[in-house]
Amino acid sequence: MVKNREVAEMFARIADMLSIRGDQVHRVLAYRRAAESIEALGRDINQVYAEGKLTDIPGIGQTLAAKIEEMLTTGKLSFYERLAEEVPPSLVELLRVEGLGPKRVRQIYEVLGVTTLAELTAVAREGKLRQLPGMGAKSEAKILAAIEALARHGDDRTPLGVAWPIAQEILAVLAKVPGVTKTAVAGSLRRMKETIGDIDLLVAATDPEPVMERFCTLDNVESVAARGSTKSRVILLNGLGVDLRVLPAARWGTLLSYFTGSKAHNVRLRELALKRGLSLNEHAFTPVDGSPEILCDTEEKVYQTLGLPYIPPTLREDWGEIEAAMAGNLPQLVELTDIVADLHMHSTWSDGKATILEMAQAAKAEGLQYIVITDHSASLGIANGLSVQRLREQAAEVRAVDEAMGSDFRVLHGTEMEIRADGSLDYPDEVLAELDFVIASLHTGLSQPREQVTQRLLAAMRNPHVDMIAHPTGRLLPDRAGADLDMDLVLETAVSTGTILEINANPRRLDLRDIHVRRAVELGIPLAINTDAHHPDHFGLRHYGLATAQRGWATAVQIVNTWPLEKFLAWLEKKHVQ
Ligand code: DGT
Ligand code: CA
Ligand code: CA
Ligand code: ZN
Repeated sequence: MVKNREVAEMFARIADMLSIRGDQVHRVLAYRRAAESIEALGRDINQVYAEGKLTDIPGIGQTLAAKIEEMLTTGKLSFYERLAEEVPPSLVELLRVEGLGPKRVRQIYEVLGVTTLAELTAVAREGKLRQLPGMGAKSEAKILAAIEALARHGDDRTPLGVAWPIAQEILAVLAKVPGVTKTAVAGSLRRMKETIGDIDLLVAATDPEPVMERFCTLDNVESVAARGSTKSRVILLNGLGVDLRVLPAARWGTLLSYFTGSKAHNVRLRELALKRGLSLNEHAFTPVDGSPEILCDTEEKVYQTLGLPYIPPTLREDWGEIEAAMAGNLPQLVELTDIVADLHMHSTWSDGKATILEMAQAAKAEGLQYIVITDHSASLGIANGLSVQRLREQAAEVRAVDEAMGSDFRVLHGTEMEIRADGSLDYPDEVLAELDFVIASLHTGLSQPREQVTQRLLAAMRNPHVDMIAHPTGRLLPDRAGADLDMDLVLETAVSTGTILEINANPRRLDLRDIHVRRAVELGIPLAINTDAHHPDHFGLRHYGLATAQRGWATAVQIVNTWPLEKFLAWLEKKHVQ
């Protein structure tokens, strides 16, 4: 049976091979987008095929559907085999070398006959690379260094939560350089993708030179991959690449928009511009009739020039946002200020680092109005899970803290209860009935077969005492994949049981992930953005969960922890009597 991942990898490889062959960017992007959407697909592609619904997958039209069909039914793809005769598939690995683009890879192949990374290393060491047109001893040395860096760091994408603070620190340093008027994060980091390939930064300054100098000499820079007057790229000690562009403030809007991407979104913007007789690039709009260029100092102006309302960065993936903007249907995205509660956190009663009182005070200081204390249950021994007796003792402390916090803040008592590996729950129903709020979670047995692990989760959702499922898949970014859940069934069951699904804001989790949030939003499933805080500092992670919610087009009405306490309690009461 051909798996989703294999189909996705095939399309991603074809995209790279087409780019090396020099095909149109549109064609390359179509394959790349298809690969992404199949990777994000929450169900078995064989099943989607069996239902005749391949073309319902975003980015899959008739042509790609036919190719998927061929792969699923024959295990092969003749298009790929023909392409492989022209472009050796092993060339794709050369694209992972920093500084090697598709054109250069093609040249290296055509002129030197190199098809693998090992051969590339050999020709570079022999000094043959420098003889190619446009190359020299310096660029040859850089490529050798990049191959070594690749061997050291791999090409793994970096989790959002790792890259974000680094980017903020760099921007804080650059903001202090004289003449700097604006700084911004761009690229996938501004779109808040769950993992990022490299950091993109933008600075507006009257004089770019001192900014570049400061950037290239930052303490955490390992090497300078490229240095120019307006663009530079450095590699940090942790292997992460950082691109910086410096520009005059008058052109800020077009460059920020270009550099934020995604590529697919940019391509759509350029098409819209052309329809209006304008050519759009990173510097400006240029009327094709030869009239003077139109500068945009803000992104709002870029969208306005295209006849569109402003599209927030978290939506810019060409996942339908252009169409929605044209139709005036962009979602009113949930904002940080909408969040008034956190329904999932731990205290020293289990594996948290602060007392219930300290957590409550920190939450209040963050501007929240109510919280639920949800320590682990008995069977999660490593996290010092609570026995029924300790849970009941804890109830008294929660009530006392609630009293102490005054009338404008509420502390509720809940649990993060284990769904055991055999599918049973850690506490009996009569104990659950005593709690204000019940979370059920999978922490163990995540590698069970799809059917089994899915059924465990569904059984928990069907228990009327269970109000929310925390971090549904249990994945940990970047490399622990989490349970192989049948997401269709999980979402369907959330609809029928009214169970809240969590968007866990911890950047190692971001679970539900964006694509599944999007489907949950379409199905009207109640959602919550929680930090799962184990320390008062963790309340500061809410913005990652918020961004994931936004990437799934979530509005505040559907996020239960934007509701005032009375509405939330009334909703819970109604759920419990059903
Ligand atoms: P990443 O770094 O892989 O997580 O993804 P991005 O989106 O940050 O991509 P990156 O760093 O290669 O480029 C930053 C932005 O610059 C990207 O989102 C859109 C724009 N850009 C880069 N290359 C191209 C291109 O060839 N065509 C277009 N239209 N835009 C591009
Ligand atoms: Ca990037
Ligand atoms: Ca970049
Ligand atoms: Zn937790």
